[in-house]
Amino acid sequence: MGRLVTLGLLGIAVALLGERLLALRNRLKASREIESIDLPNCHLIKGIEAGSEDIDILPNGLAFFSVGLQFPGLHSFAPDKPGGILMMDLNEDKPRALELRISRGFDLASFNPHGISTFIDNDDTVYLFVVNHPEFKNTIEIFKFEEEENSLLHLKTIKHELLPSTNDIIAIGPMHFYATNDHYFSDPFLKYLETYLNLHWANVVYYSPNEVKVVAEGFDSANGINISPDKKYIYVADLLAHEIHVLKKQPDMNLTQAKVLSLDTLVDNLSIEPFSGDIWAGCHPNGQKLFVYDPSNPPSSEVLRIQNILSEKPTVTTVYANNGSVLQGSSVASVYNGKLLIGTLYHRALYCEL
Ligand SMILES: [Ca+2]
Ligand SMILES: [Ca+2]
Repeated sequence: MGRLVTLGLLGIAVALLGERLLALRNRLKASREIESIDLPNCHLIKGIEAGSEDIDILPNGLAFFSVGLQFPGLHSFAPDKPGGILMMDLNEDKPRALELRISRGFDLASFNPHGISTFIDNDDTVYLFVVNHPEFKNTIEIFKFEEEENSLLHLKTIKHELLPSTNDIIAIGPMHFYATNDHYFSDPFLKYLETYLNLHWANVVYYSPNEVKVVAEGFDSANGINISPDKKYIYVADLLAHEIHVLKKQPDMNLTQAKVLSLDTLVDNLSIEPFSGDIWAGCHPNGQKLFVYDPSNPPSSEVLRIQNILSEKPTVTTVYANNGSVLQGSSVASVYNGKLLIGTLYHRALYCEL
């Protein structure tokens, strides 16, 4: 009898694990294949060969690229090279990506930049906020951009227990931001377990020098974050839930759910087109190919444009899609004045004229 119970329990456990595994395959969209949608005027950007996970463009057309992200278990084409920040002036006829110098005293050897965000203060000072993973830990770096010198002056490193697994950031003041945690845990094994068990413990945190707090939670995997042009709404991509959340910013900086848009892809970083407020999303059609890298069957790329997200029926357009023959693992798409930049988790980056 006891043996039967044990066998029964074992059977249930195996069935549950099988169910979780199947659910994970669905969350990864492991069986999705895409048709390529080409754009006519695109070329790969020289000097970006090992990822440009995030891109942020200033209103004057200067684009920042965070390059060279590394993570345990994540493929890298340049495993021994530290990351960096590149800049491109989109007003030029043939813009090139140049690496920005970083002020002395900042540890360049362990620089491992992930999500980025720019902020322009009332006195026109430009700040660059960077999610950093030195030695796979989690910090936020705040830099001042010095345009004449093509350099970044490091101002501050922020570490906080509420920032255990940061992915992306949106700056809303010179020392104020919202950041996503793609996991609740920072330990790699617990992270894996958290994802596997589908706990939905990922969150969004508000940080200011006076107050740090969780302002939205319950995400499967909170990833890209950005703000509407009128500063009233925060958009959060939930990668493994295939969703974009629209959250209303409250006077106390808390966020309340306004709506959720479901999509058929793993949504990574979100960029906002100035004036129109359209959301441009860098997406992974198939997460399995992204996380288990096979050069003969590489991850694909997909760029979505979402118009009128607050309306009853937002328009979702696939602007670009590629099976990995040109661009693998698109994580961000940013536009400025008819130009589109597409970055990837660990592959190259594309410059397009729309
Ligand atoms: Ca960002
Ligand atoms: Ca991201």
